[in-house]
This record gives sequence, structure tokens and C-alpha cells, in this order.
Amino acid sequence: MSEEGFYSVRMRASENGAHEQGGKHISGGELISTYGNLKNAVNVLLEKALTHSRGTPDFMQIQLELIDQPITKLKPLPIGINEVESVKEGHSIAQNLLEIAGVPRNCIERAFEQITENSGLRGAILFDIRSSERIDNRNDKGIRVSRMDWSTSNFDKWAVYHKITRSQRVKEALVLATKVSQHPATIAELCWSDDPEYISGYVASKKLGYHRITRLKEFGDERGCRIFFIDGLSDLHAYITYLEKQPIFVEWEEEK
Ligand code: WAQ
Ligand code: MG
Repeated sequence: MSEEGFYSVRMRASENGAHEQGGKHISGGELISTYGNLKNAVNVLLEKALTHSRGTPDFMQIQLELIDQPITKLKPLPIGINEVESVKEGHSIAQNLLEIAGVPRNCIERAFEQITENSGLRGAILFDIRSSERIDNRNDKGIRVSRMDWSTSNFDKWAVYHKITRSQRVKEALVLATKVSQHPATIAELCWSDDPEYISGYVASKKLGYHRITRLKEFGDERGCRIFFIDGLSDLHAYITYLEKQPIFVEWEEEK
């Protein structure tokens, strides 16, 4: 087998049975690996699922596929940090950022109403900003963005430069936000974790960059959120194919 090729490696883990049998989503993960690094890649995902604050999985699937397309390189979105004192303040900042990014106010309100109904998904919700309706038809699964990564050494350089703690979580979130925001139909993204101990989240868009908001839910809350606000979608199928299949590497270069 070729040493040159890249592999997409994906993991999903759940408790009380597989996701499709109604099990609780515990953890998911996706990365890109060379053939030589596959053992390590699988181990990274295994470790992520086995040590998860949402619970102990009794179902897990790790899958790998050779990527047969060229990998697109993208620069990470610029990052900004919004320190807030309360969830209420966090939500208010998130809503303002979404509005600046181009999401109509009524659509933001509708999305926030639906967040509680749609927690426990393993993927993201696609929300149409014209109809203020969810349009992905994936029910309790959502859309899982895949085939994306950022080399640890390059990410570490980025983190040192920006004085940001190096964490797998921040790397994964910035990779996903960079990939999603790159598509012209994406207006903005809203996200916070479903991990009970992680209360920060972000609003991202190509125009605004990645805005971390330090508090978007209460400590201990297992309800997460990931919504992509979409406009002008002539081809939903092609958009979903981009999210799931287009391979992306994030690469940062220090500005001179
Ligand atoms: N594709 C689509 N949706 C996803 C994906 C993916 N690859 N990964 C996670 N989700 C959805 C899923 O519904 C999860 O329940 C939800 O997002 C939250 O995922 O700057 O940790 O991995 O400090 O728990 C953001 C802030 C952290 C980081 C987000 O999300 C920072 C986080 P989690
Ligand atoms: Mg999580």
C-alpha cells in the first residue's frame, strides 16, 4: 500500500446501544492520517471515546477510508475571545454576532427556541435563514462534518503565537469552523459543547472569524448545540457532500 495516500479515520461511540438503536451519543471524532500513522490515529480516537465525561460507551465504531481526492488547504479563521460573566450575556453576544454575520433576528430567535428540542445529536443542524426551518432531514443524527485535520506541530505554533492553551478540543473546533465557513452558502455557525464540564462555545463566519464566547451554558449541562445557518442553497445535496466528503487541511503561516 502507498505511503503517500491519506486516510479519513472516523469514530462514533454511544451508551445503551448503538446510535441507531437509540443509544446516547458519547463521542465522535474525525481526522486524516497517513498509512504509517494509522495505528496512532485510531488510538487517538479510541482514547477520546474511552475517557469521555458524557459516559462510558458500550458501542463504538472506528472506520477508515482512503481519500481519493486532492486535499484543499485552508488558513485557520482568525480568532477573537469574548469574556462573559453569565450564560445570558453569552447568548446575547452570540445573537448579536449572528446578526452581524447576516442571520435575520427572527431566524436567530427560532433557532434558539429549537436548541433544547434538538440536543443529543451527534452532528450539526442545517438551518435555512430564509424559511427559519431546519432543512437537513437527518433527525436525531444531524450532519457530521468529516475529512478535516490540522497537523499538531503547525497547530502548536499557531497556539503559541496566539497565546492560547494547546488543546485537542480547540484544534478540532477551529478546523471544523474553518471548513464549514469556507463554503459560500454558510452564513454563520453557532456551537457549544455537549460535554458537561465545557461551557465555552463560539460563533464563526467567514466574515467575522471565530469568536469564542467563554460561557454559553451552565456547568453540568449535557445539552450541546451546533447549527449551521445557510443561505441561497440551490443544492442541499452538494452542500452536505462538501461537509462530509471534501478533504481539508488547515495550515497556518505567521504573518510577516
Ligand atoms: N460535525 C458536525 N457536528 C459535530 C461534529 C462534527 N464533526 N462534532 C461535533 N458536532 C456537534 C455534535 O452535535 C455535538 O454534540 C456538538 O457539536 C458539540 O460537539 O474555543 O467541544 O465536540 O474553547 O462537544 C467549542 C469551543 C467547543 C472551543 C465545542 O463541541 C473553544 C465542542 P463537541
Ligand atoms: Mg462533545
